[in-house]
Amino acid sequence: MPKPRLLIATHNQGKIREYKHLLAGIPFRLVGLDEVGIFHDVEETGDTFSENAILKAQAYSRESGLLTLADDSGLEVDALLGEPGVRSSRYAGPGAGDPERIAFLLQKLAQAESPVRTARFRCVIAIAQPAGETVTAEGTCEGVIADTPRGSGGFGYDPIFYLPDQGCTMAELSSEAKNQISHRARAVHRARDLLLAADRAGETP
Ligand code: ITT
Repeated sequence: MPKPRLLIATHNQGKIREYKHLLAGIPFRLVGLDEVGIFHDVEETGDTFSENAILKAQAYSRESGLLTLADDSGLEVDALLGEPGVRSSRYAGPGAGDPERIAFLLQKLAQAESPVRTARFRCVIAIAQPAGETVTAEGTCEGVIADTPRGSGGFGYDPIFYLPDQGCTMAELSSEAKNQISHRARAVHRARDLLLAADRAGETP
């Protein structure tokens, strides 16, 4: 019997790479948005990671008719009162890439009143059934903002996210090592049971 499909609803190639590793062995065939002909973005109008993850999962699930996993994630920097948070991908304005966002954040942090450099990545996964319920799972990963970017692995803010326990930035870890400890890995760990329950419910086309 063919495996049911699970839509990994993101346009971020870094996230797609990680989900392919993190969900290896799951009883679903993972498909991307382009494979189901969805090329537009869902607007993220929520104030929390959870609201935005649910918004994305439900919209893409309705449109595709598939069981859908979406994540909203980002970096919370304590000295910036939790910024960039839900605005992590839009922080340095439209058209900016990862290096510009990193430079913008380091500049903001240099101007901050507090010298504290602690931060965390947060990831909320939402899993939506086309005509059913939506469930969420969350994971975080604590670290410190480095003075300068280091490493070429991962994506986004990884080059400035220093992990004291590992003695390197997230971008200096192998993808296997990042996938052991990341906020996304922790959220997936919790989401796995929810996906298996959705499979047992047999509601996927
Ligand atoms: P989709 O909405 O299509 O999934 P996106 O990149 O816009 O793609 P988000 O709105 O969730 O996704 O924004 C997440 C941003 O947070 C992302 O663009 C990175 O800048 C940052 N981010 C999230 N997870 C990260 C990680 O594992 N490592 C580094 N930066 C990360």
